Amino acid sequence: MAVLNQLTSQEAIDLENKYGAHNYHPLPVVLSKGEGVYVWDVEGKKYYDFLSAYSAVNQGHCHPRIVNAMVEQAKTLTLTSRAFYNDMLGNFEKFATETFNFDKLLPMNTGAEAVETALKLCRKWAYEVKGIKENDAQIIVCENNFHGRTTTIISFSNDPVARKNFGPYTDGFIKIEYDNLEALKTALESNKNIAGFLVEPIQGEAGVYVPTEGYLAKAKALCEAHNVLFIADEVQTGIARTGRLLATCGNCSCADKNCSGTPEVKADILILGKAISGGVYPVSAVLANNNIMDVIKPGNHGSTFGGNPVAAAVATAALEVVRDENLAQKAFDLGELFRAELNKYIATTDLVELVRGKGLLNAIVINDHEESETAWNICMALRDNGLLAKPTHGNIIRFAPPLVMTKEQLLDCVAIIVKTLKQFEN
Ligand code: IF1
Repeated sequence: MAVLNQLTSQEAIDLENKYGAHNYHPLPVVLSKGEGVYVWDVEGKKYYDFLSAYSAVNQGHCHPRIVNAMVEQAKTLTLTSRAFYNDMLGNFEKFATETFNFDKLLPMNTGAEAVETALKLCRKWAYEVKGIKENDAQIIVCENNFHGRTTTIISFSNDPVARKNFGPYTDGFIKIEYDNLEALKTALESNKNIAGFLVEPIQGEAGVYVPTEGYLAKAKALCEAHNVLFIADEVQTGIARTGRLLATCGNCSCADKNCSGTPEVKADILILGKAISGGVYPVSAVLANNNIMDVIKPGNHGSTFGGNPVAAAVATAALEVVRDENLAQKAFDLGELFRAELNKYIATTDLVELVRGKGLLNAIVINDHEESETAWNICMALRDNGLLAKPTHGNIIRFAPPLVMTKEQLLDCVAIIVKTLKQFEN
């Protein structure tokens, strides 16, 4: 019988094609090892990872502290379900709520589950605290959102690929333009049944779309004025990715090791996933204060794996790494450097329109029509040159390396990116 790790790349791809559902169109590279900012393919070629599993691996691949926490806990106790207490969850909840400055945390596993949890929590609050008539609650969402792939979440997506032929859809969502305060104001004023406003601080899938400075704070103020919950989906932007502990954190420099981030916007409900485990294990969480979280009673919500001891151990270690290695500050500094260096190149070419982003969540926009293959072809050439990135929405390439990069490594990556882009100049 063939030993799995002796497969060639082509064999691994063929197996997935034959036996796996075709729900992805991956870049043709087959990875078998990761360490820090690097991944290796099965032939042993080394790459810089500029996707970080969509910002889950902020702490770098196979961070020893996080992996050790997982291994040690896995040897001791893995799963009890929530029918019984375990001795790890409470400590994690205490640490995470102190880190993000909320009263309580509800643990789940995936980002989509955490979004679902936040929506349920928001609706229940609306009926039991705000006093909206049962089944009338509406939640405002933004155009071009990405919050996951459950039937309810895709109900308010406007991406036909994610949505079409998965109906009937869940009611109770009102869609407005992102980064448009007037639209939010109108929606809030024209409907008495608004329970919440669900928003990504930076729209990732839409192409790393950074809203106008002050948008989030003003949106939050509008929500407050209408007694509407501000729900921040920081699944992708959270945990130091954008140069702050959260993208909703304000302009603290985060140089202080113990800084939990000055809130520019303090969300009423905060949704975290991905990097809360450093990409080591599926962990997600919803955080809120008691006046909201206390509407959830035994039996209302849960999950077999949510809050299991391994998840608690892993997430605790992952958050400790973010704090102890100053990853928010690193992402902030490296992000400034990355955009400055790319802008030097962009000034010399018509190929790239612009670079945008915050911290180490960035994207370049290729100067071509949306359906062009250029961004894909650039990613293929980047792969050949030792750097892995993926196009999002046609002509946009997202750059999101692990945050544990050194300055030298980042400059090396900029050199690879510029060299590759130059291959595409005419
Ligand atoms: C895929 C995008 C990124 C998210 C936000 C919730 C979730 C996500 C803001 C759900 C997940 C992922 C999932 C991944 C692709 C990816 C993605 F390109 F689609 F938009 F990161 F940029 N909220 N984002 O970004 O979390 O249930 O997946 O744990 O393959 O679908 P999940």
